[in-house]
Amino acid sequence: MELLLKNANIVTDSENYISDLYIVDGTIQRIEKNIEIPTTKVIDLKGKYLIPGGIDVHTHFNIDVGIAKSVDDFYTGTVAAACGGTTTIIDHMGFGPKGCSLHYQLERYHEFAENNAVIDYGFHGVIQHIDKKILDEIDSMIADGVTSFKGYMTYGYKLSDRDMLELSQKIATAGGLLTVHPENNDMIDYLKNNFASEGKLSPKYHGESRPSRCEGEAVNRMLDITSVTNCPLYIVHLSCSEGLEHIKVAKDMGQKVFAETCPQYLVLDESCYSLPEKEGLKYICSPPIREKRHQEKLWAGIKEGYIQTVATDHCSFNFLEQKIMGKDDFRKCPNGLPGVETRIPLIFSEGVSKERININKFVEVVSTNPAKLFGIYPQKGCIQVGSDADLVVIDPNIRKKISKENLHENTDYTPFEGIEVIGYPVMTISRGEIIVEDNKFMGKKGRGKFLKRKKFSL
Ligand code: DUC
Ligand code: ZN
Ligand code: ZN
Repeated sequence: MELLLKNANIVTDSENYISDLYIVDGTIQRIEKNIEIPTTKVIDLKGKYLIPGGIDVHTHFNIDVGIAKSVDDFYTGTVAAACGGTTTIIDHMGFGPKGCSLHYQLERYHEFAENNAVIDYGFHGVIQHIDKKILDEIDSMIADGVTSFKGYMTYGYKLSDRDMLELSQKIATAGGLLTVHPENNDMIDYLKNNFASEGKLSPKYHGESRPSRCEGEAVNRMLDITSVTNCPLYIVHLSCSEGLEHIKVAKDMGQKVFAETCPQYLVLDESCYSLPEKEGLKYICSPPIREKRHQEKLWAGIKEGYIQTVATDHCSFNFLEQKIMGKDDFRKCPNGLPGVETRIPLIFSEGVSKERININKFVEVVSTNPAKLFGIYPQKGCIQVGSDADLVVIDPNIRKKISKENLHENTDYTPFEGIEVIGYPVMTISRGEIIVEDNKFMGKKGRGKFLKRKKFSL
């Protein structure tokens, strides 16, 4: 299968140039001006950007959080991802039965994804408890292509500081990457119960029971723990300036720490929790949407290189049957937001079109850095001869309002409804195959392949 792209404005994390690009059997074979091969399918991309396909390293498809099951599986979730310009996802597996092995969950997730995913995918390991068996299993997980592991500091399967020490020591020697959901569980517990005893149960108390200090404290604690064990640390869904300040200090001192933020923390603010008609429930996620003051700090963190990735934490529940369970008590609302389809449009528009970051930084945080950090570079995350032809065409002149009506996510709402974006992906190519054109998915169910990722090497 061949495809010739003409006159593309090719953008990578470091370059911006006009060229033709020739794809054969799923890989990029030539990048040159004036390629003339008369028999192949030719597409003229004059006036459009051609970027490496988006890589979203934080999704939760098929997740069951106990009180609810998310509505996007590996088919609907990856179709939505593709329509939004993402060609690879790395999913955070949900929790399995208490005491289960790491491979137990991995097998379940292979079953969920195989024959369903339409783009390539990988998995992060999830650590529910620490004992010798689990620690010993980390080497075989890495051999099986799962090279990053997530530990939670809150929720049911939270790990203690001692657990994190043991885990990070093991991951450091095994060549993995530790990813952490940092929030101080005791603070949350105390504040939640206090609010509940005062009858303060509306969505805004979800945010108030998880203040930014509570995230900042946990980030700092993990920085100390991993500096003792010399383990590379990746902070997921950073939402606040307090956490960012701790990361800056550690990074400037040479610590191997990396941070991810998400569109919801860059474009939404806490006023969403006070919307009428229980609409505030639509925005319940953890960490919560913050005060506006955090937004520009996070953009600056991206620009200055302290935040390396923008992912989504896509964890989708319907408003009407699921989020609404929290109508009388925010604690009963399943945590999580959809967003896998809107990441590229929002970051392009709010970042590049509004001149907060340049287009190379955009490519770096939505594609190249995720590929490098999670062991799939240069197969993915770049435009180079020999790399997978995972490519996205962006028309920078399209203006449209984000609306549930135009999205493929399986939810009955989008938290970004009504936001006008400038620039939108108009074509998604996965391993040389055009799978989305003008917002229509044209690929085959199950065409996505599992990515055996390499060890951490930055
Ligand atoms: N928070 C998480 O930590 N995971 C999924 C969804 C959410 O809001
Ligand atoms: Zn999390
Ligand atoms: Zn998550």
